[in-house]
Amino acid sequence: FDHNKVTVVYVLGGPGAGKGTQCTKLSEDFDFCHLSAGDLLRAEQNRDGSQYGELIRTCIREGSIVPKEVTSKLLENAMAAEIQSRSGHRWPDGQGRFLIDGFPRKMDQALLFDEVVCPASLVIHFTTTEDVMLERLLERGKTSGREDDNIDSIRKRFRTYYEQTMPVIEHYSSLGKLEEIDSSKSIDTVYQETSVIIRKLLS
Ligand code: UP5
Ligand code: MG
Repeated sequence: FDHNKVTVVYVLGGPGAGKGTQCTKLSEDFDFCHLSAGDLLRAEQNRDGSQYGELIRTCIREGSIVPKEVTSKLLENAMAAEIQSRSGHRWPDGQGRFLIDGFPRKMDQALLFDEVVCPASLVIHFTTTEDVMLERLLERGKTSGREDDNIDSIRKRFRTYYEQTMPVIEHYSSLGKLEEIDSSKSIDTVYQETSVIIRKLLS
C-alpha cells in the first residue's frame, strides 16, 4: 500500500480492555475501516477448506499467537478488498483509513507488517487492570460463545499479553508513536479521550 495514501492505526490493549468496543464507535464517526485481527482469524477458522482452521482454534484456546504470516495476510487481503470497495465514493482513489484492532501483539508481527504491508501512523494502547479485564470477559463469556472466554484461556491470554505484547508497546513508545488511554472508565469517557487523539491525527 502507498503509505502516503493509507493511514493505519494499531489499537492494542489487554484482553477485554475495550479495543473492539472503541473501534466500532470510531469507525462510525471517522470513516475508518475497523479490522479486528481476532475476528478475521475466527472467520478463517470457520471457513470451509481453510488449511489453518485447527491451528487457529488451538492458538485461540491457548491464548497463543497464530504464526505472523497467516494474520498479516488476512489483514492485507481485507485492506485491499476494502480499498477496492470504498474507492471513488467513501474514499478518494487508492486512499484508506484502517483501525487494526488487536494486532500486532508480538514483535515479529510488528516488524513484518510495518515493513511488508504498511507502517502504522499511530498506536493506541488501552490500559486497565487485570481485575477489570477479567470481570468484563467473564461477563461477556456468558453470551459471547467465544471459545477463549473461560477462566483458563483468559489467564493464558493475560500472560501472552504481558510477555509478548508489552515489548511491542515499548517498541512503538520508543518510536514516539504511542498514545495510552486508561480504559477503566465508562465507554463514553474512554471514547471522548480516544476521539481527541484521532482528530489530532487527522488534522
Ligand atoms: N466493555 C468494553 N469497554 C468497557 C468499558 N469502558 N466499561 C465497561 N465495559 C466495557 O470489550 C470486552 C467486554 O467489556 C465487552 O463485553 C464490552 O461490552 C465491555 P471488547 O471491546 O470486546 O474488548 P477487547 O479489548 O476487544 O477484548 P477481546 O476479548 O476481543 O481481546 P483479545 O485481545 O483477547 O481478543 P482478540 O479477538 O483480539 O484475539 C483473540 C485471540 O486471537 C488471541 O488470544 C490470539 O490467540 C489470537 N490472535 C492472534 O493469534 N494473532 C493476532 O494478531 C490477534 C489475535
Ligand atoms: Mg476484541
